[in-house]
Amino acid sequence: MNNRRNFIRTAGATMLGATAVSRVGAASLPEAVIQTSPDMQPPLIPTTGRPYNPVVTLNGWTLPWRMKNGVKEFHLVAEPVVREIAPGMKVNLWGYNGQSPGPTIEVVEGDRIRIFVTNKLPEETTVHWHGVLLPSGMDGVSGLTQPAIRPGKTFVYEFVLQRSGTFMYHPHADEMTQMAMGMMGMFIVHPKDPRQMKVDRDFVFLLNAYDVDPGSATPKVNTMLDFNLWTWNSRAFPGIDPLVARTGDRVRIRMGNLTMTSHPIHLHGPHFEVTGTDGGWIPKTARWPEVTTDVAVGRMRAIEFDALAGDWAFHCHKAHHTMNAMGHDVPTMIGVDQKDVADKVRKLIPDYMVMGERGMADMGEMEMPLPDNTLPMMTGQGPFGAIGMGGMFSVVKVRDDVKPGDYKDPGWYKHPAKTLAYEYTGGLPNPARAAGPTADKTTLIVRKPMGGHEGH
Ligand SMILES: [Cu+2]
Repeated sequence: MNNRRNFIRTAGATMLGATAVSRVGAASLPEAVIQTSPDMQPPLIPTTGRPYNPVVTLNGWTLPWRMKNGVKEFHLVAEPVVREIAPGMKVNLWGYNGQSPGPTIEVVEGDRIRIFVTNKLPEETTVHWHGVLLPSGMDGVSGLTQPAIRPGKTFVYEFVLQRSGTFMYHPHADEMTQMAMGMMGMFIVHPKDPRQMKVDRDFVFLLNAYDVDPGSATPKVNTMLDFNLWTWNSRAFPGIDPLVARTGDRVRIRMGNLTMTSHPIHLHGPHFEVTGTDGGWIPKTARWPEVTTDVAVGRMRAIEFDALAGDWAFHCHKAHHTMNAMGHDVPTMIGVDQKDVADKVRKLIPDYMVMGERGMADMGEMEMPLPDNTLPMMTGQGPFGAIGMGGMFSVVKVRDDVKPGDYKDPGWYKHPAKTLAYEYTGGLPNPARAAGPTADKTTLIVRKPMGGHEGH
């Protein structure tokens, strides 16, 4: 993760593009800060406006603002971007201010904000402030509450934040295309009193998904469910930052789901509570402990837990969502002896290799040549070998010696003596098994229809 100085340098280096936008728009437009690094940027500590405890965006950043006569002004630029999904794969997306997802917008309950939205896309767009209480005419639904923002035009949204919580922003104009292309961002409204809901670390990210054919670079926007890249903030593991904390820290993770399916998000190790939903915070007396929370479509969830030392897997529990670019039309070959057929195929295709005979775990470390610009199905090395997950997966890394405000990867956990699973090296006597049926050549491996299914 970059330090703050790097962050400012990055922002400065790209100011040329921002200046060009200001000239096209009006002289009064606030600067449109651009960020192109996929690394997590440090929390943006507010130097103007009301104080708050900032969030950190997984593989992302927070949009700076300027104060003008007591109004907090932001400038979003909707534009085509290139996002590195993980090392080895770059995808053409649409986003805001250099990235997809766009920058996190952080504001405070009671703030009056003015957001300038400049459209540099080839088609019209709008911005809908998902979950935010505001006047109907600021809600950003093209045709219903406003005319669409045509290419080259800038619109202004202005409203007062009435309730704190975790929200999102995304277009409501040709939204099927624009969300499939990555147009989205998080919108965090902090409580007016910074002591309310205070935590030591506050992470945010969006659940999103793309369908990019291996070897190509632009998502298929008509895909409804069969995506092949399941991502957090348009990044797939091992391209996703770890969530670093110090032992005992109170940690919050806020998630928003803008995919077309739900994601049961599961944390190993510490139990958590859901403390925030779409409409704001849950009172203490109404919370219950969980290890998995289902984040349904269009929803936001905030979870909180007390950090325990270790490397804790954190992932979507839909198994396909912890895989990277790969078709799903692969037959299950577990237990099928492919040797004969492999020998025959190799006469025609010398490099042919059998797949999946012992499960798919071999795919994690295989070195089969991949098409250009795609990711292995599972990838990433841990301290004990290949990690059998990709996609919507990261690691919550908790250490005793992490300093406040330090988010850099501490490396792998060193397990204290006698706390690591180990190999049993004693004898393995054959277990006594009860007699049971065994399959032979005449065994039918199908269940016969038994009737009684009328009316299904
Ligand atoms: Cu999922």
